[in-house]
Amino acid sequence: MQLQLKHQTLDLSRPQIMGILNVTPDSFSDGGTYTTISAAVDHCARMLKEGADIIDIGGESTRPYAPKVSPEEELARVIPVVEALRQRFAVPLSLDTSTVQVMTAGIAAGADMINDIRALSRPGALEAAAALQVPVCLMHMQGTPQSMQVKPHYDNVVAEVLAFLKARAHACERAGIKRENIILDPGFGFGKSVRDNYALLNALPQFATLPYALLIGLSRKSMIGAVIHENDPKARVNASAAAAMLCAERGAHILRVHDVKVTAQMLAVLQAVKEAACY
Ligand code: PT1
Repeated sequence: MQLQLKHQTLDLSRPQIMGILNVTPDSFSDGGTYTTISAAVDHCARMLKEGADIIDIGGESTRPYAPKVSPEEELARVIPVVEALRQRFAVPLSLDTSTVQVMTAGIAAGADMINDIRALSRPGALEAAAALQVPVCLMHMQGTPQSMQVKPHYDNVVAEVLAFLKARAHACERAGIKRENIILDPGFGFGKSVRDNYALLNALPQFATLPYALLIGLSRKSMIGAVIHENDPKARVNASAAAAMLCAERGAHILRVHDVKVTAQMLAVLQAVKEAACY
């Protein structure tokens, strides 16, 4: 399996590491300043050195209860960073956005793909993504970031998430997005109980057998904190790596992570095991 980016292809025969680059300053006025941009460039350089294959740039915080961001604010945060990274690095850049203006301006500024936690559900997003002809990641969420953790409920979480993602993938194909360029994501932590999240993790092989690439993001999330009794996200690094390893082993193609180095090390172990299976 491989992704067709504008200027390169991304081989998915081994799990790829997507490094997280948040550009979500506390104040709007901080977007596009020298401090924001140089911090983003430094962070990107570090993740590349540690083994990142893709950089995911996000200007909207989507963790539970995060406040909403206006399109203007999101544009001011994201576009200068995309431009600065594109000037300096050849690595594929992903836009973590649901906003049509950010998709269009971000791809024009040199980004390579779209990662939408709202699965291209905003008016015009599906059509815009299809016209841009870039890979898209479609994620499942129940509710909105503001409400999703209030009372998540499913009769059968695995069946419902699978059905949603298949339907969105088919809608994308009908809109003209090539199957090779569709990535699915069960959306760990997005309107799911701890039990729901682990049921999805366990069932990943069912997602991995669909004819689409599979991305997972669970780095430092509450589902990790809940089982190791750790409230500080920064203290969830080791357990996050272990969970990402299980996802890679269950067929995930792209791992979206904060901690690139430990993820690369653990993938090296997985690769050694896979090679041993060929002897
Ligand atoms: C994700 C993801 C994302 N996660 C994709 N994009 C976030 N494709 C942002 C918590 O429970 O999984 N896939 N973009 C971050 N969102 C969250 C959600 C962060 C839940 C934290 C939690 O702690």
